Amino acid sequence: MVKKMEPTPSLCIRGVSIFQGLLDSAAQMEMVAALREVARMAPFFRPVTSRGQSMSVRMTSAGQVGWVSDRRGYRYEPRHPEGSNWPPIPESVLAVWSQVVPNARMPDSCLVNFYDADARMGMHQDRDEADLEQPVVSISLGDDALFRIGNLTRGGKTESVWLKSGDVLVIGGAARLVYHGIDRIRAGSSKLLPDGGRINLTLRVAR
Ligand code: MD3
Ligand code: FE
Repeated sequence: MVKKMEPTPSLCIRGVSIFQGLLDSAAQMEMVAALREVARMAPFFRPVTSRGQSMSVRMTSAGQVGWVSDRRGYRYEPRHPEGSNWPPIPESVLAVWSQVVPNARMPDSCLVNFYDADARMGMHQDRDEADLEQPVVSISLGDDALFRIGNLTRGGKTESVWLKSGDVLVIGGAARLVYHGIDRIRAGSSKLLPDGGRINLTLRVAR
């Protein structure tokens, strides 16, 4: 088995590797165009938690399965809540995965999160995937976001970093189960999306 070299991150916080500016503005624009097609096939929806609270982040997915949440709880599903299959993960998005984690299995799910100026995501763990040995790759597009990284259990000291458009994160190894969240968005900090806001893609091996 030949092991490929992984690129070197520009920053590493609590085991989360950050590749700042990995995507140039042409690559970001191409990705946004592909994501418009994803959103046309699978419209953004506002997930509801099992407690009945609707989330401030709007979501959709691409791939074999997508992340959904409703009163029954959260899980990966082969179909959009409206019943259609999820569109395929865009090639440009898969290429980022292959670049940063060349030795991992290919992802079967790409969650697309949309943050307007007021959206946030509370501290949580990502543990719904079948194989937690596989990494998660995140791609930030549009407005800056304040990302908070905590610990393997809820609470304790945290560290924060602003994520910018074109930044790519790799979360693997011990960091895979750390608590994390998005405190706020800096509205108007990027010109990538004509109506503002932030898109975050998280690529996962879900099944
Ligand atoms: C650290 N999304 O969708 S991406 C999520 O910016 C999520 O939309 C945030 O957390 C966002 O679940 C953060 C960076 C990220 C993604 C997955 C992780 C960080 C992670 C999984 C484990 C630890
Ligand atoms: Fe998460």
